[in-house]
Amino acid sequence: MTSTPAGFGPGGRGVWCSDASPGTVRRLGQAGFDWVCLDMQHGTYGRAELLEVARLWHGTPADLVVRVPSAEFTGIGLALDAGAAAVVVPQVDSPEQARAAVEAASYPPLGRRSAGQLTPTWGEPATDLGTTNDQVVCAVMIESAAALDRVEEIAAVEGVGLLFIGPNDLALTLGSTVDGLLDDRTADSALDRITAAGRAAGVPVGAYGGDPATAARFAARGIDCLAVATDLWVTATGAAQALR
Ligand code: 3PY
Ligand code: MG
Repeated sequence: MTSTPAGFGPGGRGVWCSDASPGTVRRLGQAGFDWVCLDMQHGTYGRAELLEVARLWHGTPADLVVRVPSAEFTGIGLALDAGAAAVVVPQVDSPEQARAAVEAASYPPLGRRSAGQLTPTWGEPATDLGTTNDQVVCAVMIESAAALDRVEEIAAVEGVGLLFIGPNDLALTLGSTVDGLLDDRTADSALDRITAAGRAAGVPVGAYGGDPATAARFAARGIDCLAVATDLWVTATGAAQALR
């Protein structure tokens, strides 16, 4: 019996890629991860590198996810035009910003995304614009004290497909550490507040773990869609294993 990959959603296990190496990224997409995220905010991906990966992606089982550089309208559309299954929008601090991200990621009537697919230019079938909004995930990053303050309102914005926790920035703005967030078991802990907001709105919650041990700690806090490794972690771990 074959199981359906979880993709970028509940139960999805992904790898986060900062180093714009299309061959490596494609291998990771074939390795069994449910999703592969190209980081255009902090990684070395520019538009040319994104397009190179997207052209090679056809037939790769993992969902192609793009963390866009910012919440800016055009960048979100470009990633989706290239065929990304999901965008991860950084630093969304308010319901207004969440609504703007959804508008950029969705065709009318939900949003204002402009029709301009790139996949047919490299020989793939065109997608049906009428059903695309339901297939594309617009994930907003919860990674500041301001976002935490309004996370219930952000989760309730129509079209927000996933709340994705950026623990490093969240910890920075809360004056804590990633370990501090994970160890905080108080009734008003940041992680519990975010997961409760997601549950109340029917929106899944994910997080950047970065390595399997940290990701397992997020999973133990009920966070379900996880970056369990990075491309750099995979390379470093493989190198260490080979040298042993
Ligand atoms: C964070 O932890 O702040 C992130 O954005 C993950 O890359
Ligand atoms: Mg961040």
